[in-house]
Amino acid sequence: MSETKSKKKRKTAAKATSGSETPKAEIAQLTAEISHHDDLYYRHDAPEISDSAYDALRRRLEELEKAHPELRRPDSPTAKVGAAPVGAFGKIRHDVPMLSLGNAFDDQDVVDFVERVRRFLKLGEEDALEITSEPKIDGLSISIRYEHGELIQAATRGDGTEGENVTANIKTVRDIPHTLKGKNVPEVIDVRGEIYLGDDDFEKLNAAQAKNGDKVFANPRNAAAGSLRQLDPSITAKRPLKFFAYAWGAASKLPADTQAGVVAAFKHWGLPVNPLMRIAAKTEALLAFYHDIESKRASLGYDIDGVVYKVNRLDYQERLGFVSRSPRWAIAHKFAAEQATTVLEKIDIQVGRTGALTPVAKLKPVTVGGVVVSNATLHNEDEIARKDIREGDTVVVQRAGDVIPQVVEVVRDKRPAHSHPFKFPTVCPVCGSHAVRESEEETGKVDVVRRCTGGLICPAQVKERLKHFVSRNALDIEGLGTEKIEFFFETGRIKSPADIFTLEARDQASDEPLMKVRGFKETSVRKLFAAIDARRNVPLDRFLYALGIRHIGETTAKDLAKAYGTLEALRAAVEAAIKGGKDSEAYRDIDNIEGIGETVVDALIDFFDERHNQEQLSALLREITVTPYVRAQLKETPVTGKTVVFTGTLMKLTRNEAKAQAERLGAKVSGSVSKKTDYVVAGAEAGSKLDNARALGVTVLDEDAWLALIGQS
Ligand code: 9MJ
Repeated sequence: MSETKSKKKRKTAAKATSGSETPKAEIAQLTAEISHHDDLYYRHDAPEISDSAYDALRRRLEELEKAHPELRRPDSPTAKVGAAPVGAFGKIRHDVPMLSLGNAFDDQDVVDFVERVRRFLKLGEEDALEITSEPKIDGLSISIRYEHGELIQAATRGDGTEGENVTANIKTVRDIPHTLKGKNVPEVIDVRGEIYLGDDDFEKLNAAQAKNGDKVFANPRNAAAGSLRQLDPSITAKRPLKFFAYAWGAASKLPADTQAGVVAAFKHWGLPVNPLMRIAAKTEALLAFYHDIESKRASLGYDIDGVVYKVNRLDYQERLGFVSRSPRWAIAHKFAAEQATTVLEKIDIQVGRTGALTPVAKLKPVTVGGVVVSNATLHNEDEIARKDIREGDTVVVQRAGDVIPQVVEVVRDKRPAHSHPFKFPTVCPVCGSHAVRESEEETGKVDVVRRCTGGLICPAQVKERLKHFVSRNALDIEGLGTEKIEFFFETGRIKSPADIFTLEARDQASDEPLMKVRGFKETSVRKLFAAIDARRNVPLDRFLYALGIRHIGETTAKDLAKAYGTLEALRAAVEAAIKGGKDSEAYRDIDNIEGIGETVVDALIDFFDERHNQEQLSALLREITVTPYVRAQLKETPVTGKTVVFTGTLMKLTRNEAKAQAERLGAKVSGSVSKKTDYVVAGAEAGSKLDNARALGVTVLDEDAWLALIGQS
């Protein structure tokens, strides 16, 4: 039967390729072909056909679309301006995600990090643990792919999963070799590191920019970013960007079995590496390195914002794995924040997408660590009361790395006479609804955040939800940023997520089309519509995150997407939980998913049980398709897709390590035993879970049998 099916498929494909059967089939075929060539050209720098052959395909498609406007497809490449894909740079997916580092802010955090690693690996006091230390460069992370030693592509970090193709620009960086030298260069390796601009070069660049009346950059990092994101590589070539290699992603083979060994190989291959990297076995030595680098910070010649520590042995790194978006085997020890004093002119209350009222300090602009600061967060109502922060006060402002500046304290001596304590509003400043502090049902604990109760009638919440919906880690609609959403919302053009996708059709029928609105040009409008169309297929995890359901951030959205695969399956599960109530099996099934707790289940129920949300979701799903979650291409293992529960004390692995390892091998780890459990791995003194497993007839393995099953014995 499968043969008949595949024959049929081939026949259909052959028909479409002939191109002349029907205009509809030809349009579909041309669309696919042009997209394929766009992809080769923009993402892979590897066109297969000549420019004139490409132009001929586009012309034919335009002709057909003109003759049959009703057949024009939403994903038509002719909607994209010129031949450029949506976004100036093509996108590149990282085979291995580019993760961020967890932070340590003081010596104790570093002590805790080392202890955590030791505990996780079950190391005894006598077992050595080598850790590397290196300066943390304050630049831009990039990933450069070398195949057979040749530089073939380079991408920015982007959201960690997908970055921008900056190959042409990276090729102009003198520090970065186009060909790696030496014998042990692997067939494929993604070399990762930081692009930066030296302090002197930054000063020179800014002086030249100022002289030409061009934009002056706030700091070397911004200047490096601006230089790398030039559409014209000849401009990038004139900026003296530099590079340090310090990590890697996908690799066919590694040249060493330690962090320091791989970095030494990078150096042999001709890649620049930081000469200050050291290896130490004691926490005191890590801290000594940190304080030494801190004292040399100003004279290094490039900006750094801390020190990075990494477990040296790669087998240990592998065992430690990742937690959320950061490796467990590394940490960034940040330098202390920089501070400055200025006047707090006003306290503004902003209303966020979940209704949270956030106080923001409007400051007399002041430079803190090289960056001009005019806003700072005041966190919440209690914080303002605790520090007795008042309008008109002189305050100390602090900026640490890329976090939002904060008001640390008030300079009391400078307080003006007749100032009043700040009165936090109890109604929403935007919609006038009551603003309340919720309290937890069970504990009675009052939330620090005051929230507007207006929900979807509060314009601020609706607008903020829209901004979140299109933001980078959500739908990532290029050209539809905060300002555009403000404009479309204020002018009534976009009031709900679905409106984004009907914008073009409504605009065409409108008396005041965007092209006639001041500030919009024909090309930018067309580009925007193309960018919107490009997001009519959205992966489930992004979509769930984009919905802005409370307590569902990126990690939770991924966990849910992984567990259910499709939106339909997730909705069915939530609807069953709504029907069954808190004590139902349906409710517990969601609650049992690793990473998901009652707070999330309740938030899902609240969201899907609300009529407004159901209506908005239906309208949205008429416009877009949510694509099933695609698991990273894991190799099939004996436990792929199996549900495993660990219980009791394990001897060879810690519980966390066992869980992380099982997940790496494609298993789902659950906290409780049910009929759906495939294996219960029982260590010493296993209790009720083991009893449950026996009662339900679930396979029970001891630790050794489990290790044998996964091939680790
Ligand atoms: C910086 N920014 O200098 C890492 N980094 O390693 C160094 N960043 C890193 N290492 C793994 N030196 C992820 C990030």
